[in-house]
Amino acid sequence: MRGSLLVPTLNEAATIGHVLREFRAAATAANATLFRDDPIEWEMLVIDGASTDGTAERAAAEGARVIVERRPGYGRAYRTGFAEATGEVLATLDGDGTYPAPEIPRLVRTLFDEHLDFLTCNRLAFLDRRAMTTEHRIGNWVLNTFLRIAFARYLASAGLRLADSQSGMWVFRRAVLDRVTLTQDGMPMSEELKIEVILHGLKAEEVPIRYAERWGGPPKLSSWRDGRRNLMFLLTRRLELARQARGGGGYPIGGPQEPAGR
Ligand SMILES: Nc1nc2c(ncn2[C@@H]2O[C@H](COP(=O)(O)OP(=O)(O)OP(=O)(O)O)[C@@H](O)[C@H]2O)c(=O)[nH]1
Ligand SMILES: [Mg+2]
Repeated sequence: MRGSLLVPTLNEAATIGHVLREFRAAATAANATLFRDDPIEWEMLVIDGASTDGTAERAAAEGARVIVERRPGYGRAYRTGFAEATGEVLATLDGDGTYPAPEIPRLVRTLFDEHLDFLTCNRLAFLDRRAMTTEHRIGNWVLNTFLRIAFARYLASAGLRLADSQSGMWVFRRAVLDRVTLTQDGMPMSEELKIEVILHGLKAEEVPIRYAERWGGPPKLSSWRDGRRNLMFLLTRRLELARQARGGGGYPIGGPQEPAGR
């Protein structure tokens, strides 16, 4: 089986090597244990926004394939990366060392064993206060609360609580990408993907992870600017669904469908 690790980067030279090494070591170890019967051949894709600090060179030196995506945005980087990924199973995380890369093989095992389509990680489960600024925490709370209320009926039919709508660590089957429509170039792509998974009736779960303090390059996220954009996206998407329910336009969504490639 083939797997693709995708990491978007913008000036993460201080941490990208560590992230890729940790992932590779865990993936190699898991191929001798968790995946002994069907080892996963991983490719590592780093989608770099033309960093100026040597991120691309460091990633390439660790064996990653670097895709340069000059168009700005976290969502843009992922959408470009998804089109290039060749794995049947995909895993994502930031290049800043905040997410636990060594957990990925275990999460892939869970995805397969529980016959899931999509797995998203909850950073808030055992959050170390140093890992998120107060502004980030408030922003997350507002977005999570809004999403839980506005999308309550869709979450209920998916049987998902979704405590952390903004998490950037996901493990999922490639077939998910054939079902969902991603339109966002910025940070809202993270919540858009989860909402699309829910709206399309795909089988999803959220699992707790440990999330660490950013210890490398500068943050790219602005709590207020990105928070506002994320909230606007949720509101717009929800109004679109309401309009569709009344028989109006909006971009298409599927109802509950067959599982994605299980
Ligand atoms: N290619 C590309 N990558 C980006 C862009 N913006 C952010 N990234 C990367 O996407 C990942 C997520 O961005 P972060 O700045 O870590 O966002 P965050 O995790 O919400 O915020 P922090 O808590 O500050 O880490 C990181 O690996 C960034 O380097 C972009 O415009 N292009
Ligand atoms: Mg980050």
